Amino acid sequence: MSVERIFERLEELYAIGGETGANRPHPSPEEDAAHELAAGWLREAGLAVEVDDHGNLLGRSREREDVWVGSHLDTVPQGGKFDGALGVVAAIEAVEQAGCGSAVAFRGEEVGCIGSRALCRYEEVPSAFLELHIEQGPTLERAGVPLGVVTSIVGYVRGELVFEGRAGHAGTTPMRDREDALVEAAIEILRVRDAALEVEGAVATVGELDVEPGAGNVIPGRVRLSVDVRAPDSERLDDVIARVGLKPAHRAEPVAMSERCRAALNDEIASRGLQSVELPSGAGHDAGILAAAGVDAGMLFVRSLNGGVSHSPDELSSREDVAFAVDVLAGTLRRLASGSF
Ligand code: HGY
Ligand code: MN
Ligand code: MN
Repeated sequence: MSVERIFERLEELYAIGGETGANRPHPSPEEDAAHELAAGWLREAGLAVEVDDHGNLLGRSREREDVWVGSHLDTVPQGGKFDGALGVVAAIEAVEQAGCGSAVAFRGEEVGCIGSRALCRYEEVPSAFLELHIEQGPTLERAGVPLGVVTSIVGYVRGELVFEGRAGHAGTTPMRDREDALVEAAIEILRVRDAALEVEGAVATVGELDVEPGAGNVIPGRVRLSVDVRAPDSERLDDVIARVGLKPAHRAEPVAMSERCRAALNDEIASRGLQSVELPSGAGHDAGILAAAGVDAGMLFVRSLNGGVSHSPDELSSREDVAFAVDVLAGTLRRLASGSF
């Protein structure tokens, strides 16, 4: 395993979208270019490369190809260098180092896990799946440990709300006569925040706001806003959605990681004398989709630095922690493939 090669490859992927941060949305030529790059690395590793009907990229070794390791190559706008990309680049190293298994890059994780959902719906799924991912939160940094074994993945709901008002002249329309869609939307945004504050462990975010017609001297006639709600269990998810009045467009239930994968990860970490903690994931991941489809799925987190910031160019993990993580990933892959777990 070469941590230098891993960081060189992360830089190559990061450079694809140009601009600030990582910009490889799904679908886009930038996501395609990342898949092309990764396909070359899979061939270099001597793996049999294939692309399924949904654009997911797979590199199979000759032994226990049914045990998969991987993540995604698409990003949010102005994303970080590690989210998804680290899991794919590390998977290639781990499969090469372990001499078994398959490395996978799923499509469209950031827009609802498009590729892994399609795989589980239409294709032969793997017998087990491991995903290395940057934590995207402060827990490991605060605990002072390099690695985390994920216990469960939070449930989430995404949807949108539309407010219809009446466009009008900003100067001549008396305040009492206005139907200002953006004022109504602003009240709802505070209601979304308050609903999450009132439900223990829940979070909710309005990340997108479209104002029409969108001119400074026109009273907004129509506003569309996105809502992203997460909670540790389905009841609390339902509670926040009811308070907000959201009709879900996407929904993923909270899901547990497999005991088998957790045990294999924890044993591998202990065998190397490394420290780790077990923790839930507040972010959604492809591993959650595979787990929900009945695959033995496990996740290994590597410490996020900079206070755990993610979905930002400031996202960061250290070379030392990444090296630990890739060695643990390869060792756990071997354990699962050998049948000792
Ligand atoms: O939004 C998420 O939880 C993930 O980064 N797609
Ligand atoms: Mn991710
Ligand atoms: Mn992400």
